[in-house]
Amino acid sequence: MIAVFTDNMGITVIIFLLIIAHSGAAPFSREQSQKEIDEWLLAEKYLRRFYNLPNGLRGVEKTSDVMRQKIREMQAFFGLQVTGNLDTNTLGVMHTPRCGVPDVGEYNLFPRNLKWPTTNVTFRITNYTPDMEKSDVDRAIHNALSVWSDVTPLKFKKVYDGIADIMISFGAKEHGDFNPFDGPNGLLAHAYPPGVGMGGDTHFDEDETWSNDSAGYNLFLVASHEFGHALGLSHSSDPGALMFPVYSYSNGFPLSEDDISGIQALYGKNPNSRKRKPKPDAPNKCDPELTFDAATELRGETIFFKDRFYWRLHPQLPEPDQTLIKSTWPSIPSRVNAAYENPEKDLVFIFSGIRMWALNGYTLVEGYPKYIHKLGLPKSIRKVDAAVYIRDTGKTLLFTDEDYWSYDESHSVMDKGYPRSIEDDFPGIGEEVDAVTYHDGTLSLNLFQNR
Ligand SMILES: [Ca+2]
Ligand SMILES: [Ca+2]
Ligand SMILES: [Ca+2]
Ligand SMILES: [Zn+2]
Ligand SMILES: [Zn+2]
Repeated sequence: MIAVFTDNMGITVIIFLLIIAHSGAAPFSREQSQKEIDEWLLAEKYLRRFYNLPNGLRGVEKTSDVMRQKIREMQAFFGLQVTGNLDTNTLGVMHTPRCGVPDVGEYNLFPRNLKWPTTNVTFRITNYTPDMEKSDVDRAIHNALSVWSDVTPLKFKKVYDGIADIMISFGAKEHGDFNPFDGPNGLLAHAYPPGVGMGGDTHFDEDETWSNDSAGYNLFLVASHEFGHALGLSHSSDPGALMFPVYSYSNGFPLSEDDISGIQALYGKNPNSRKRKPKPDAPNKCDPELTFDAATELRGETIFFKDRFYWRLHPQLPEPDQTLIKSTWPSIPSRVNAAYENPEKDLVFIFSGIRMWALNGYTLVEGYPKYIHKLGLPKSIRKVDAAVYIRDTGKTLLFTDEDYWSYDESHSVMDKGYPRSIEDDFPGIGEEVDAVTYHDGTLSLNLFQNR
């Protein structure tokens, strides 16, 4: 047992095997235990990087209370079920590409709530990624800074040489700040909070493929997030916030109310009237132009999702009943992309970004959210636009961009031969779909409205 207290990696591995054997895990094969060891090593690295797990844990300590406490902390931050175990959802999050800045504020070497002392902040782009046109990089950076100057009195001035407050650069692996990147995926970028020298500086991992659309990683979105740090914000645990640490592609104005109240707490509001609204106010249900984000049946009622709200339409209710999504399901983001009911299972599935939730009645089912990729969608799909269950066939159709997929509910597999083109199979639609409902053998598709 002396081996427990040695740092020798080979011996540490042996200790892990003993622990797994003693913890009553199912009879293990060599590969399974290697997989578990890899998972714990990944988790240790992740928690050390983002949750201030102390360095130098040795042997048996690695599966100890310290580690489990940090797993719980991380699960709570991401709105996962808090188990202290490395379950599938937890490992899923740990594998998701993200920002390199820690989630635990105290872990910063810098005091919290740092801000720039004036509203005039300079920036300089010191090098360019070969992934994009130079002008597209300039535009992405400019637009990402505008996201924040639109809602604050901040003004950004570009400089072309010398030292700027926010020095912007692309670099791979070790790139000059002893805070190395990690090759493709994983860490995407990081930024330092306001201050002299390195303060405010923003670095992008050149091992990523940067883009101005949904391919690879969208530079505008990642830069917008990083500039939040460069202006003094830390990570938000609100999955709808731009300052949520995990990357997810979206279009439109990226700030949520959480981001706006955070930045305005530091710098105040934009005195000019050109104010951007994060999410519109309660939609006017009489508006003939009104479209929905998602629609589903729920035990005989029809539920429509629009922005931060959902409406219940019940045959017995004269007026649709309007409620904030957050007030019924605090853990579901304020923007639902798709929803469908499987009445045989008495479950409603709700999609937002790359995650999905299950409801039994109005109650969230444990073990969710899950990643939409668990359904068999490729990782390149970042959201489901619409979903509908076809009772006659037992299939769920999932609409993503210009394609749709067929999910076999009874076998829990994606059908072969998909995706198929929406245009081909639903002639006349030809565009992205917003919400789908199914009534008496008729599918009704709403056109996607660009916001
Ligand atoms: Ca600086
Ligand atoms: Ca990376
Ligand atoms: Ca690159
Ligand atoms: Zn971040
Ligand atoms: Zn760096």
